[in-house]
Amino acid sequence: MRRRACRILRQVLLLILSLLLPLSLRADPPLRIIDPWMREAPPRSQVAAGYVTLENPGPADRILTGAASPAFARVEMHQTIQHNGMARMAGLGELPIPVGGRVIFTPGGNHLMLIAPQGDRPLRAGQQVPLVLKFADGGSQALDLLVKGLPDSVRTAE
Ligand SMILES: [Cu+2]
Repeated sequence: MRRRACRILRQVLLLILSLLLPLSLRADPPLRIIDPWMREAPPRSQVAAGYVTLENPGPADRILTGAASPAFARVEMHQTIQHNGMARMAGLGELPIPVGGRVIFTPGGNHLMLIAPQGDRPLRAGQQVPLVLKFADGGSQALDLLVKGLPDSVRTAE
C-alpha cells in the first residue's frame, strides 16, 4: 500500500517535471530579420549607418534596448527628425516590438548608428558585419549586416 502510494507520487512528480521543464528551457524564438545591411562609409568616416527590419512572430512582446558590433566601438539607435528643412538625428531609447509588430531601420528614418570603426581597413561592399541585438528580457540575437557600396561620385569626392 505504502509502496503503491510512493509510485503514484513519483509519477505525479515526473509529470509535473515534464510539464515544467520545457517552460524553463524555452527561449523566446528569434525575431525575423529582414534585409540587414549597412552603407559603405566614405573614406576616413567615423560613422556609418545600418538598416534592418525586425518582425516579432511571438509569443511574447519584445523590447529592443540596443545593439553592439565587434567592428565598431559603439552602436546607437537613432531616429531622423526633420526640423526647419534640416535632417537631425536623435537617440532612441527602448523600442518595443509587440507580437505581430515590426520595427524598421531605414534610410531617412530610424537607423543603427555605427560609430568609430575598429578595423584597420575600411569596410567594403560585399563584406558581412556581425551585429548583436540586445533585448530588455536579457536575450540577444545575432545578425550580419551586408555592406552595400557607395555611389562612385561619393567615393571619389575626397
Ligand atoms: Cu544617426
